[in-house]
Amino acid sequence: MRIARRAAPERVLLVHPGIYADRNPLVFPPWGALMLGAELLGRGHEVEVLDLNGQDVAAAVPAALGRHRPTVVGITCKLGLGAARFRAVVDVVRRESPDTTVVAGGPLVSSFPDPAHPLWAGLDAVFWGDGETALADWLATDERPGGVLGPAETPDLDRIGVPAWWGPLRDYVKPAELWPNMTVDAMHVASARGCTRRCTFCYLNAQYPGSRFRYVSADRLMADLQRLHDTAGASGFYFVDDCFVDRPETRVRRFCDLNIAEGAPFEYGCDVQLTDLENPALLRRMHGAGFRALYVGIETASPAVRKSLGKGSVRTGVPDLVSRALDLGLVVRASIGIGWPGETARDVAATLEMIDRTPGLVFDAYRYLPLPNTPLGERSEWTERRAAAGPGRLEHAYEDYSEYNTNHSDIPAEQFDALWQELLARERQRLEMYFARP
Ligand code: B12
Ligand code: SF4
Repeated sequence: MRIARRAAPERVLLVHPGIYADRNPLVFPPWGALMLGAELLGRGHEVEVLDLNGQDVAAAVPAALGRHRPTVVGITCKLGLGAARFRAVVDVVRRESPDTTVVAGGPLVSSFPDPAHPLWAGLDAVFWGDGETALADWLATDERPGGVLGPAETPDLDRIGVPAWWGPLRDYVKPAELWPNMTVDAMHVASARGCTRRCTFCYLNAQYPGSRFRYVSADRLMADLQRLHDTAGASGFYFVDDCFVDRPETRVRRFCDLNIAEGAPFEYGCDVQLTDLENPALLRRMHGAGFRALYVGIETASPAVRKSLGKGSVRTGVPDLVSRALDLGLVVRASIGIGWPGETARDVAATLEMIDRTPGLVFDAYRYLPLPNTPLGERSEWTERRAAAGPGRLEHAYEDYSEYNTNHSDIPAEQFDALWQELLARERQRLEMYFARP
């Protein structure tokens, strides 16, 4: 008979390095760390979570090491300033506590999965994909392999749901006036992984190469949100999930029905796709269930560019789709970008014109950001850049990523800059509208 080894419990410190050095930290709970924490607690380990957004890493990490004396430190990593702060955390832990096991995971791993990349220096293992069962299983093995492990997927998201175990969660609940079109205190929550689509520029191509949309079931989600309401005091929930509406609409309909049956106790915001706005019956049901704010990836008005991005096509024009949603009592905010490979000045003009014809549309403007290991990112930037830098290595990975949000179109620089300014001016004016109260 094979007897499973029961590993000694570890004292695990999960660190979210944060993406801001000096700004309001408590806007997005560190859900990745909280999900891992729920699984580890369930397996008998002690767990502490440290969210360093807005804090000085050099001071906060030694203090936390002194307080918790962890045997394992697990660090979340993602692009941008977050990558530099991640490296700073690794270096401080290694210096202050050289015998501690140090591991990392998060979306940055899928962007730079080469184990020899300097980003991973000093780590005992690096986890690609979902971390819950991957880390807990790794801690339970006698020989813990090093390098980059995965990509992994947590088989059943209902196992953890949306956990409420972390006391400081109540600090992430923000007053109603900070939320679009909501009348209650609310917080950001995470309830799914992946997406029903695979746009060519999207990080999901690398983060979850094998899978599509997975989610916490409607019944479990409803119960967990009720628990978050009871423990943290939130009556509104804005989902940070990349996708909320499943293709067969099984979960979204059940979730709406559960809310409607309970008298719509909460208010919600979530991401949807432009194609979802073509479904007024669904939008009506979502509004009845408490949905108030939708976020849509429009990206561009040009059908040719949309096609190259894999965004799918819509039969109804954006102005009609948006005004229909507004008429139903929903607000719509979108992401709109320029600088796409192959984009022409005429394409950008079409995007600006679409914005002008959609006065109710609020949007975030950005310039295309080519992500490593995505089909479009590789084609437009990284295959060449990696070849120049050596296998799998990208020398600028630690830096603020904003310098890569730039012009990858064929539009000459001066003309592009002028178009970018036009887009920014419209963005400013619309965002003011979004948070204005009636
Ligand atoms: C909320 C959010 C933000 C918030 C900030 C959140 C915060 N407090 O840091 C805001 C809106 C401010 C933001 C900003 C940016 N973001 Co952001 N953001 C997200 C979002 C939507 C949700 C994060 C989340 O909570 N996920 C839910 C949890 C459960 O998933 P998770 O964190 O990935 O954790 C799982 C695994 O990754 C892993 N894991 C995580 N940590 C660890 C640790 C260990 C030890 C282990 C083993 C495993 C592990 O296990 C977890 C559970 O399975 C994600 C997209 C997404 N859906 O994840 C993008 C995302 C993380 N952001 C991203 C980016 C690029 C940015 C920006 C750089 C954008 C930009 N160009 O400016 C900026 C950062 C600027 C900066 N200064 O650094 C990318 C990262 C891509 C990458 N390859 O690293 C993502 C994936 C989205 C995308 N479009 O590509 N972001
Ligand atoms: S719809 Fe959004 S989250 Fe889904 S694949 Fe496209 S860009 Fe990514």
